[in-house]
Amino acid sequence: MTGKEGRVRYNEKLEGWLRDLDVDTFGIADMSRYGEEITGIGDLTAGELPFAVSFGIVLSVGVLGTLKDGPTQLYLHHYRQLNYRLDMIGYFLGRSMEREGFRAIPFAASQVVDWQRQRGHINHKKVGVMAGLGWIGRNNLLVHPLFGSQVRYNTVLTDMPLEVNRELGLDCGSCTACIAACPAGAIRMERSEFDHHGCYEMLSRFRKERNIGHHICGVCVKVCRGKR
Ligand code: B12
Repeated sequence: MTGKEGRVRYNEKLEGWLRDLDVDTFGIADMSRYGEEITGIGDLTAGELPFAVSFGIVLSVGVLGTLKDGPTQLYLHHYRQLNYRLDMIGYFLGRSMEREGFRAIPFAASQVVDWQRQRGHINHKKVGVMAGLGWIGRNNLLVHPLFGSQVRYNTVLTDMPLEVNRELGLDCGSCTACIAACPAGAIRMERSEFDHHGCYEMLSRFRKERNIGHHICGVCVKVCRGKR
């Protein structure tokens, strides 16, 4: 199946698979516009694997509700379980594509492969924006119009021909909920002024002092609720 008709048919197949896998949101990005190397495995997006499926599952409102000024053991567990589930969804989606005779690479929800530059294989937030799922907010996270920042994401690259989505072209408007909430005071009105190092220092403290073992916080996620 080639051409637009074929792409639309594969989009329908994809929708069915993702519905069965119970994702909350997904979109398709044209990776010829990604403009970066896929860390650790070179540039496969120039022609070999030109499509990315970005998909997300939402965090539990109940678990987020238990966060006050930083991460808890319950949030840590939830974070790890959702990462595991996103990795499994990526695996099953990739397998469905391979069964149809296509190539697919599922990535990890939260694996750092370049520690110096703090990078994963692929930037899920950037792919999500390109796939029309939301915008990068003042809190430096991908903000979904319905779920805010309360979504975790993963990406599968493929050569299965698909119709791609467009960027939403929205932003946070006048919402500043995350600025007041951030325990590190790292968030500013101007997104470009986000204090990466201030945020990272606070995450490092939480990691040690609260026996969390991971660089997580969750407070700017909790307050960025979208329409939930
Ligand atoms: C490494 C990593 C981190 C690192 C560094 C992130 C970073 N690069 O800034 C640390 C540990 C700080 C981190 C923190 C958090 N993360 Co994180 N993280 C990742 C991971 C695994 C890779 C990110 C990546 O490769 N980025 C690529 C770079 C180039 O993109 P960038 O971040 O836009 O680039 C900027 C930084 O590199 C920055 N920079 C430059 N120098 C330095 C130095 C330091 C020390 C830092 C920190 C940044 C920095 O400058 C670049 C340009 O602005 C992704 C998963 C993935 N594969 O995408 C999750 C991911 C981005 N994280 C996520 C989340 C939720 C968090 C936390 C809220 C933790 C938590 N769960 O409680 C905090 C959020 C802090 C914040 N408000 O930004 C989610 C975001 C979901 C969403 N809705 O947007 C992701 C997508 C995981 C997922 N599967 O959903 N994370």
